[in-house]
Amino acid sequence: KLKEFPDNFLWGSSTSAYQVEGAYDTDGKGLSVQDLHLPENGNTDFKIASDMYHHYKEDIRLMNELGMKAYRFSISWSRVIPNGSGKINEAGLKFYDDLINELVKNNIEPIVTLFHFDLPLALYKKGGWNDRQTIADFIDYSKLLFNRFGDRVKYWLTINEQNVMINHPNAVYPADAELPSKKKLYQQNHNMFVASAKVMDLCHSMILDGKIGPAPNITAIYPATSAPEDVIAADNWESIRCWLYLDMAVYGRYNALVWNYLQEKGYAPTIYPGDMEIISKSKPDFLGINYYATATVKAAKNDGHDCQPRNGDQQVMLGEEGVYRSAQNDNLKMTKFNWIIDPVGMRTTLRRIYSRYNLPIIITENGIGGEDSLNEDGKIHDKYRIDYFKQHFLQTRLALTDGVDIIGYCPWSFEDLVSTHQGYKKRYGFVYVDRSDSDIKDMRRIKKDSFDWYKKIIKENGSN
Ligand code: BGP
Repeated sequence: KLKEFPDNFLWGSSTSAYQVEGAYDTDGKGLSVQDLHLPENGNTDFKIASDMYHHYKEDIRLMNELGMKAYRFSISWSRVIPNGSGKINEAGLKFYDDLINELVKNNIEPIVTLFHFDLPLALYKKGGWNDRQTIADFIDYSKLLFNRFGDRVKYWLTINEQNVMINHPNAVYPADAELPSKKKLYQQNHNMFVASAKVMDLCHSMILDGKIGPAPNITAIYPATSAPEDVIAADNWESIRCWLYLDMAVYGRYNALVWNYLQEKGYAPTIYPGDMEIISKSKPDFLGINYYATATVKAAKNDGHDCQPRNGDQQVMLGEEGVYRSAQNDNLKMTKFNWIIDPVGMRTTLRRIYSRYNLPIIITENGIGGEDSLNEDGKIHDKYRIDYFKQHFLQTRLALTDGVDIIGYCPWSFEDLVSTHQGYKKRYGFVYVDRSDSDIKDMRRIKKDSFDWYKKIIKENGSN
């Protein structure tokens, strides 16, 4: 028998600051690395994005209408501290004060990500996460937020998709930047582990009833066949892509196999005195998990071709020479943007996470991007999105039934926003925003069919 979603389940939705807010230089905001993505492909515009900065009241009215119990969003570091360290921008803090007050007024639980891909440009220029000073700056920034919002914000997320930042660095670097070596990336990774551990401790000491956790992108990795070598390849990639991050957050130690791999490859970071003590003593209260799609791999051949890009599938990260090679999975369909659709993989992923870590889980992202457009009848018929969520909600319920402790689900995204690479061409929202890549139009908000469907699901607490 299927288990019901718990009564206080946090049905929500997600966004991130640079993808929705716009107002990129308004009221004293400093630049972030994402603002430099402006001209990428000539179509991605983070300057105005969905202009939530000026529409937040209207947006929260819609959240209320949707019946949302929680809203997961991020704070723009360079809006509140324009240079990443030093001078504070009161106008930026006030914007988030107003936003949070409006949420609380509407009985919507704020779930706040401290850092979602948008490092202040000034810090990037000083070396970004390769500079140990960035750890201290991140702590000062977090202290400011805990102090100011800790009375109203009880759920915090440390760093969004740290594993994507390391495995797909082009998502977080200015378009024309030279990407760092793997060795440098793994040093950044280590520095972010230290920063996350410190910030979890800080949250616990400053907000007594506060809860904090990481938000990596986690997915089960399938072996392409039952050949034992393929199984090892899948195990390798799952450890490097997923368990490295959660083992650090929960157990406070490097996954032994991954540490061995880092050393073998010459990627192992320098660990500074005291780092591991800090990491081992902090603990998350829950795990935020972003899930989009599974990946499938086969044994590496170490023939110089393990890293070759595969056609189509955008979500499979490239192979790693001598470790694994990405493979096609003919059992699964793909979205129009070539992302694998695998609802059962979500159940598998949730089960694997829970059996390893035994901590409550909030699904902090999951969703489908498509080319939605306004129909002649003035509506947006996104049936494919309803089908997608129907299946993913069911698999989540099956995971609950299996015994996984899931406490919230925040689909990506509340409203259309600027996708990291495809701009406004690829839309994720329950709410349509009337603009295109090149044409700002009037930014009108229009409920999609999926909005009405999700509203009903929330009202009935997940039964469909
Ligand atoms: C996640 C990010 C989000 C969001 C989402 C969809 O990796 O945390 O910021 O963008 O993926 O990805 P995309 O915009 O590339 O389609």
